[in-house]
Amino acid sequence: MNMDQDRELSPTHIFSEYPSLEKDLESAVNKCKAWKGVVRIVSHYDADGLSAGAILFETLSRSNIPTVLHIVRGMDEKVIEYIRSHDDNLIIADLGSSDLDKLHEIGKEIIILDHHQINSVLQDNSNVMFLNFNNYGINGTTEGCASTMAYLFSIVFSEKNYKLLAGAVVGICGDRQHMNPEGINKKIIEFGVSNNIIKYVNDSVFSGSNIYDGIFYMLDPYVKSLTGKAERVEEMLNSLDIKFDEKYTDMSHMKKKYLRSLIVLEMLRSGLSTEHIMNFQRDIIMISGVEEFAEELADLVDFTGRHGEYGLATETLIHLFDGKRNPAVRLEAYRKDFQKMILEELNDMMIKEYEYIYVVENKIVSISGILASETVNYIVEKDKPVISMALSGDVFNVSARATSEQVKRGVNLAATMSSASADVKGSGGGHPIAAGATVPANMKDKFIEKVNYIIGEQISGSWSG
Ligand SMILES: [Mn+2]
Repeated sequence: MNMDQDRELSPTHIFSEYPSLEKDLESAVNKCKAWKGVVRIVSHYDADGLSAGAILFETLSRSNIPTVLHIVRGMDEKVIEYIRSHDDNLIIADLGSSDLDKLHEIGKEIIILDHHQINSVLQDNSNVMFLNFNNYGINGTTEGCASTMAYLFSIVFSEKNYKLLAGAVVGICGDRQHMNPEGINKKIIEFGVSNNIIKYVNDSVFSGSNIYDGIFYMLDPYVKSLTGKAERVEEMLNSLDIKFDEKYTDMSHMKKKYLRSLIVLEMLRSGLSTEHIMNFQRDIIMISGVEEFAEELADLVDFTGRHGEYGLATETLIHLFDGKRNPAVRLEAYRKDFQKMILEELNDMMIKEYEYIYVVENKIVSISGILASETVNYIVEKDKPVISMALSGDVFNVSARATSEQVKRGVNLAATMSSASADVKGSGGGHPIAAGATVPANMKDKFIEKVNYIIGEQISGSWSG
């Protein structure tokens, strides 16, 4: 074995271009190791947050540190109060970058591992140790997510944790950073491939336990003439002599190939772009051993999280660390219910067109983000961002989604949501391509007006923030 191979096998090699990140992670790990008593992890309920939480939970548990994992939907007043009222040491993952001032005020030692845009200021000499990729020349929207950071924390904690990489990859897929891995994500993925923790295969992902469901509930891509169209799906499968209950991954190579060709034809007929077609069949990350697609697992974890079944989501990830398959049956049932709900909402929802945005109103808060991204990618004709709003109590929960094309033209939804919501006494933030906000119910129209105005300014280049 030569020197290069030796280096390849050591996870610390991942940090070669990011020495200051490694140094700060070492400080964070040392702080954590010096803590006495229980460590409480507060993380976000999406696939990235859950994966980050599971990685951190596993890392600390392996070192016999008593650990509690607490999953939350956002850093609201209740969560701040939760943190304040527990006397434990705290790690916050996938959250916190908009609340540094509030967390500082609590006055206890906190480690934050995040990648969101930073919308608050960290005081000097703060008791908060703040690690956010955006502070290390790594783009938090495209090059590293919370699971990436949690994984880095785990291998600095102990190199023996290097196989937790499977969880990092699930989080990377969950936050849609997997398509053309760059920056620190790329380093991690290369490390995972060279150590056979993951591998790439050229294929398509169908979700669900059988191929009929896989096509009927297909949302990515959403094909107008096929998704949710029972007759058309039946016809297609019959023409290829494929049984409805066959599992896609168990089908013969030839059948898989013909089926994918028919779907591509349908996509062309529905007017989907070349980009969508290229995305349909491509190199996909598979987790070695369990032989499952990372994207598929991310989807399952995400659905489970949305149902508030955080224990099941975490269990799935911890099984994965042990090289075991997920408890599929229960997860699948959740997802099917969820997919049904999304299809129904997609069929029912009203789309309002404004000069620079589309607005959809839906009934179910937990699917706002999915509806907005389905709408912007597959439903609306013109090239404008989509804002999806769901009423919850006396506030609207807002999800905003753009395309990468729109972001290139100047759209920044993080800035838009943060600024427009602040103007109506709400709060918001996120990423340029995907962001969210909470807005008082009676401010809905004013908020939409603001968003429409800001996007217009961003596109024309005259918005100064
Ligand atoms: Mn995230």
